[in-house]
Amino acid sequence: MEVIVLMKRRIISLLKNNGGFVSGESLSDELGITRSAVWKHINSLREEGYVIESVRNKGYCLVSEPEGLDEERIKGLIGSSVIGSRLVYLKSVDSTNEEVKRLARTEGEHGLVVVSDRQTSGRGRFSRKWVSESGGGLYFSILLRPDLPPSDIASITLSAGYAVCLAIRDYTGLDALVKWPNDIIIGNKKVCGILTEMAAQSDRIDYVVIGIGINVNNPSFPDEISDRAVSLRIAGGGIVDRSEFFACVINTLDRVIGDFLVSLSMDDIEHFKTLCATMGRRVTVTRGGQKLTGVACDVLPTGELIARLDDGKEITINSGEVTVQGIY
Ligand code: BTX
Repeated sequence: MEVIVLMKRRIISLLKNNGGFVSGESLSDELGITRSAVWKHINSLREEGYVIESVRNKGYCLVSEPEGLDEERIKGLIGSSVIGSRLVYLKSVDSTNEEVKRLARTEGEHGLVVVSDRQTSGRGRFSRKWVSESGGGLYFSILLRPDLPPSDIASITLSAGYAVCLAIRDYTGLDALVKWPNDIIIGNKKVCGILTEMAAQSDRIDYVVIGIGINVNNPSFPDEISDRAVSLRIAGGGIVDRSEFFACVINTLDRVIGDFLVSLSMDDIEHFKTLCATMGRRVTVTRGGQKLTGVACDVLPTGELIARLDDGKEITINSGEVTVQGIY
């Protein structure tokens, strides 16, 4: 067996045999390699889907082994009529949004969902990176082919976020809120991000891809996002059965979005506002090179955010970057 593979297997067996934290020092002594080599192997194991917690002065602890989603169980639990009518499960993929777009160019049908345990090139908005390499999360994309003009689905990201927020609250009891327009937060940190992309003619949508990343069992995050990212597990939801939770999310998305793509119902929008962390906060938006600051005071059924500026004037915000005071 290749030396690297052998080292990694030995690390796993040492962590398993110990059952708790093992210091980097004792792993390096045991294996006859440097502590930085141990750290590299640990990171590589994480990329394979092992969830390994690391705590300063305590060392490493094996939380879980790569556990793929249980496709058959999920299919049995999905009771939806549109979203998830076909499910494609991949252990690893560059990006589920990219995979759905590839399928959309050929046979991909309305309601198709692609889900993966990890992504090697997960993306956020504006080509930002979405950390999704190390397992523990859920990464999936939905293909929709609504027979509508692009303007009619302006609120789709909001509706999807609302549905995921409801599913998190129902399944875990955690106090998840939506940060307008595309994040779900728990206690001011991001637990889920949504990236919606569209291919359209001027008056007709060809297809829409809604990509959703949820941090589920991740024990920790890389330094660059550790101040702003949280998982259901870290937030106090315990280790979540990802297959069951995923089916719950899909069923909720189907109920909230399903065939009803145009906008949220009035009841839903009123409920949404109570779950929207942005409401009542000071927000700043850049418009024509100028920064405008006001208080978020309403969300329209079509998805736009209304902010009251300091001079009393109200502005409608429909997309782009909004900074919300007090949330990362
Ligand atoms: P966003 O541009 O609003 O957020 C991206 C920012 O969020 C990053 O710049 C970083 O600061 C932070 N971030 C990165 N990874 C994480 C994470 N795992 N948890 C919390 N914060 C993070 C949000 O974009 C939209 C993300 C959509 C991701 C899904 S996953 C399935 C689908 N496939 C794909 O490539 N993207 C979508």
